[in-house]
Amino acid sequence: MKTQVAIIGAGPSGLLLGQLLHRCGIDNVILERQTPQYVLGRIRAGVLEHGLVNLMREAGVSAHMDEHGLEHDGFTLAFQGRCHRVDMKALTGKSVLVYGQTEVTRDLMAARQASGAPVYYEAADVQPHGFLDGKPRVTFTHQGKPMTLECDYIAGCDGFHGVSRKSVPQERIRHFERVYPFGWLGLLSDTPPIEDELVYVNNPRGFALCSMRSPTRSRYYLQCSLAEQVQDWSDDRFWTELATRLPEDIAGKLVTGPSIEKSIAPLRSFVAEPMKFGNLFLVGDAAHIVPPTGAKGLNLASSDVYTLYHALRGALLDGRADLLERYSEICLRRVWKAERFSWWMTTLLHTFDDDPFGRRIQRAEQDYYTSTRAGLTTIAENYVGLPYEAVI
Ligand code: RFL
Ligand code: PHB
Repeated sequence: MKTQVAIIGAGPSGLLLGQLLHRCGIDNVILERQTPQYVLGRIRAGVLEHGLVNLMREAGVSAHMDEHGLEHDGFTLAFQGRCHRVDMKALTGKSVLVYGQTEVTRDLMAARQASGAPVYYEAADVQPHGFLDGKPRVTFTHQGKPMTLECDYIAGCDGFHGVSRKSVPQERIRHFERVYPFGWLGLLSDTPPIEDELVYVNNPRGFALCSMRSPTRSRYYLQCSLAEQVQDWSDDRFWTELATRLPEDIAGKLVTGPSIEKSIAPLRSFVAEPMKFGNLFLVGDAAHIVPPTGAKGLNLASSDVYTLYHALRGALLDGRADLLERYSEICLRRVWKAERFSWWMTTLLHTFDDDPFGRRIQRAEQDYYTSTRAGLTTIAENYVGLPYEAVI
């Protein structure tokens, strides 16, 4: 089997890249380890920057998103008993779209199916080869049959635990990492959201986040210890703890109900450098992870896709293979800014077993950033998303 671009992973990165390439006539094959149902069952991000919204439109998959996405002009930060609205629209002229990663993935899967372009789900033993010596190919097993996919380029869109990054010789890659001493316990429920906009809360008992998927579906998170087990959190215990952490006037509006999903995610910052190894490109979570506090994970995956898509177009349609040489440098500049913001939002809003000095510094940061226009603008412009950089 032969294609121009072999894409490993059918998460949002792989599907979006595949769709964009397909639309401009670049042949590609997607290999995914899981079933489509498994991929759709993962409840993850919920906030889309305008860059991702635009890319969904460019990929021709925005009809459902344009109809059902909720445009948010601001969000609330609550700490020390007070609420501060970050008016993104007034401060930056931009807003974000609340639309779940599950829906983004479903829309992209439907488009892939309609296009007839190949995706191999339940592909086992996927392994990239030859990307450092100009003979890229991917081997895998499908329905018990060993297969080889010859290609010009390999896009490693296979997430943090994928095979692509692990296939790079150790001496060629450098990792930067920070692991946080807590996780997020998430709950999804068919209850109306507590507020029209997202509310991020710092409380001495820990961080809490009130988010949503639609006017009738809410998503809530609680900072929890890494030793916690989901089965120890009954719905009642979750709702009681959430209400305790929220400012009183907001807590009074909480509508509770049975959970549809509950899970714990560890928090991590991680970057692999570089993101290009010969003919192999790492994209999205395969190359970097952010703690979810800044809502940047999915959005960073999207900006990588944008850069790689334009560079591959240049290389395969216009004979500009030189553009691919800039992929890593362009992506990493934006990645590190999102890493910085996600780390900073995490330190601003979580409760650490800190020394009293650290706690006072956190309070001063909370006061400073919410009491000056400059501080609020800094938060807003990072939250709505820094600009994408084109490859020229
Ligand atoms: P994904 O979504 O992990 O998709 C990778 C795909 O590759 C497949 N795969 C393989 N396929 C073939 N062979 C192999 N050897 C393979 N190994 C893996 C996987 O099955 C999967 O389908 O990466 P992608 O596409 O780069 O997308 C990135 C986003 O999913 C990610 O950044 C965000 O979801 C991160 N994230 C969150 N981001 C936010 O902005 N807000 C959030 O609230 C938020 N919550 C989360 C999250 C990530 C989580 N993870 C990774 C555990 C909550 C969780 C639990
Ligand atoms: C979500 O709705 O899942 C969500 C929203 C904002 C975040 C993280 C997660 O910062």
